[in-house]
Amino acid sequence: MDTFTTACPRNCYSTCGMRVTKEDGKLRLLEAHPDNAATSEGLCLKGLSYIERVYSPDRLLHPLKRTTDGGFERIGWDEALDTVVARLESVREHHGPRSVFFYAGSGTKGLMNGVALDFWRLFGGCTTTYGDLCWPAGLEATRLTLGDNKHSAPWDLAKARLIVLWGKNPAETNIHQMRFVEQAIEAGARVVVIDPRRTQTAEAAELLVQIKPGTDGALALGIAHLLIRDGNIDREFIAEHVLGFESFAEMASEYSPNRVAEITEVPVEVVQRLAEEMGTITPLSICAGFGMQRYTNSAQTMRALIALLAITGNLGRPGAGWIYANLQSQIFDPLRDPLAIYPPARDEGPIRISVSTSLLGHHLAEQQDPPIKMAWIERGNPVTQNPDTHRVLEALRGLEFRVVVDQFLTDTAREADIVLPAKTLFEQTDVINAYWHAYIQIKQKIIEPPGEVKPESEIYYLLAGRLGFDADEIRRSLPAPTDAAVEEYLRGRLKPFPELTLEQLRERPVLAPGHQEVAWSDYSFPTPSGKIELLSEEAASRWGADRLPRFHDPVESPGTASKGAARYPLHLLTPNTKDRIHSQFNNLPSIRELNPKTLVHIHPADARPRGLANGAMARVFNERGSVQLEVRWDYGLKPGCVSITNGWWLCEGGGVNRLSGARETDMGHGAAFHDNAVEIEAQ
Ligand SMILES: Nc1nc2c(c(=O)[nH]1)N[C@H]1C(S)=C(S)[C@@H](COP(=O)(O)OP(=O)(O)OC[C@H]3O[C@@H](n4cnc5c(=O)[nH]c(N)nc54)[C@H](O)[C@@H]3O)O[C@H]1N2
Ligand SMILES: Nc1nc2c(c(=O)[nH]1)N[C@H]1C(S)=C(S)[C@@H](COP(=O)(O)OP(=O)(O)OC[C@H]3O[C@@H](n4cnc5c(=O)[nH]c(N)nc54)[C@H](O)[C@@H]3O)O[C@H]1N2
Ligand SMILES: [Mo]
Repeated sequence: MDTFTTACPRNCYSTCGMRVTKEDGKLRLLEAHPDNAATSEGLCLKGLSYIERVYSPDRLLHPLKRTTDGGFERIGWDEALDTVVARLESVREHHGPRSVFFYAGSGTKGLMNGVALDFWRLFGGCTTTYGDLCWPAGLEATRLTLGDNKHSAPWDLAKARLIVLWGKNPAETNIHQMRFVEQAIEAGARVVVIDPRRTQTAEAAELLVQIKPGTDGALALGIAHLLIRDGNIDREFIAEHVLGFESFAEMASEYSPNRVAEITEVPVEVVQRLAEEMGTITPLSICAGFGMQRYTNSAQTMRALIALLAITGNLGRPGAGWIYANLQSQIFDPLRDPLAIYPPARDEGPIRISVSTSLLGHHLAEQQDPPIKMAWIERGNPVTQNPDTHRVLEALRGLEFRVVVDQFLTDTAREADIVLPAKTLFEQTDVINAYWHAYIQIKQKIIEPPGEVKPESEIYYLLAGRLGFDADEIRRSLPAPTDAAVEEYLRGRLKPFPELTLEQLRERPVLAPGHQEVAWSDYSFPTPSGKIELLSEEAASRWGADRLPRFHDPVESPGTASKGAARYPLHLLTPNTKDRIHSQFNNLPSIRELNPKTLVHIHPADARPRGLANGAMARVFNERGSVQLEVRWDYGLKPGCVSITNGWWLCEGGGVNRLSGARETDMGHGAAFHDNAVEIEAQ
């Protein structure tokens, strides 16, 4: 029996350190690694189901090719690689290398992912995406305001005396954060949750504010107005560290409690209570979720939220701060500099970066000079997860050829001509970072890939050989398919950081060099002015937005002047859920037992007039599409909203993104998934 240090590479706040036991060549036991102080408490159900996932009978263990009747048949690697190479050569010859589209989702973290673009550079180029489905509106809002994306260590939250969980549901999506919330409560802290849904997180709160979706910016400005009016602000902090306070205060003064109550549907007394608590209880931490920034107005919303901390001096001190994304462990890639990854329509050497992830279906079909002929998709399930499924499917089906690399036959894999089987986290060594804590962690190769599975880096190496690239160039660009070569590659990436070695990481998670335990404690804000910018010239010059975080209605919000409002009166929320990561894990029997089917949650006040009984089947629809689901009455949901968790595969009766519009957020090229109006009727 051997025990190994590893870590979970899913796209999740927690990014848990793990210890894995192997016996007789098989994975036996997974447990939390005691030396990751953020996640030592234990693993989630998904983590515990990894052994089931690795050995699942549904796992893809061999290459597959589409048959004429639309099914798949098993083929060998030679045939798979030869077929792909023939297509790559032919489209490159006729249309140029950029007629190949490379798409990578967020299926796994790791430095080895970088090998993909090295391959495409060798190929002569490709077309790929900009923007991101997940978090960029908030990243850009934070960067514009504070200069960088970082926050204090997760355990620092235990020192807060007021915690506002604003559009975040950590009891499901960041379960380890709840431990620090609970420690703070034990020490006397108050907790407020602002969410249209009564979530599991709300059970820990003294106050749940069920706001109208997409209107948080107005609430923040209303609170700011009262804080300033009542003098509950930190004048010294503002004078020293804040740019644009006077103009911000003037703008905020337009947001009287009555006006804010009208926009947000939050009662005046609650707006007042929030202002009173935020103005008098310190240290205050605002934990802002990613769900809330999936609107067409959400970067401005996030800027308004940060302003509350700036004017009350709640930054740079223990227990205080803006807890959004902590990129202190992102030392390898340029992610901390969103300018490096977010500007659209540009070239990076031979790579054309011209397809917005949020507008995938539309942009894929619209590319010219050259048009897209072939797609290579790995680590992602865009048919299920990207907005406007209909257009994504149409664009993919319009191509000449599609290759998908995945562990399972997902909705996207079902669209492929060739499906290649992907590794799991236990089958290739890699180094990963995180976005909540600051640990760098290793995920070790513990077992051989089962069946004929090959890690992506090996697939690329084999393709490169068959494409006839120069042997020296291959050697310089891509790691050879041996464990030693992979380690060599990783050592190369770790070289700039002498304090990080593979040997050390094999022992335990290591905090990123130079990380700050209490973020901003040096009060050094790398914005153009060196201050916290409530007034941002760059917001205007880069994004055409207001320099101040003024409130605008989201474009499709029911009950506003927007055009979606009249026909589709309900607001659709599509949040994440505890026992899945997006579209992963739901195919495992243990998870399925707890979540047997996809449901649409609706308040009885909306269900009754539509004749929708609890448990009945209903059709949820708008002009983009429809899904048929079972109704679940939910007294905890704000009336006027319906909620369906994202991630269910189309082939299982899910596919909530049939309803979402391909629309970007106001900044950062994010996806405005929740800016979405629907109607629902009995089936
Ligand atoms: N178990 C699990 N954990 C995960 C994930 C997962 O799929 N499953 N995914 C990971 C990833 S990639 C992400 S991005 C994060 C996301 O995790 P979170 O940041 O928690 O985001 P969501 O679940 O999308 O949304 C959080 C809450 O925002 C609320 N919300 C929606 N619109 C509004 C609004 O306008 N105002 C307010 N105040 N609230 C609103 C929703 O009702 C929801 O309860 O979780 C990560 N962790
Ligand atoms: N309506 C709506 N849609 C949403 C959201 C929402 O809130 N509402 N949330 C959005 C967010 S925040 C995110 S982050 C995205 C996530 O979108 P994706 O990143 O596309 O999501 P996943 O479902 O995690 O799919 C990842 C795929 O990668 C595969 N995979 C895992 N490990 C590996 C590997 O090592 N190699 C390869 N080749 N494949 C691997 C998995 O099997 C899975 O099929 O979804 C977005 N979609
Ligand atoms: Mo995400």
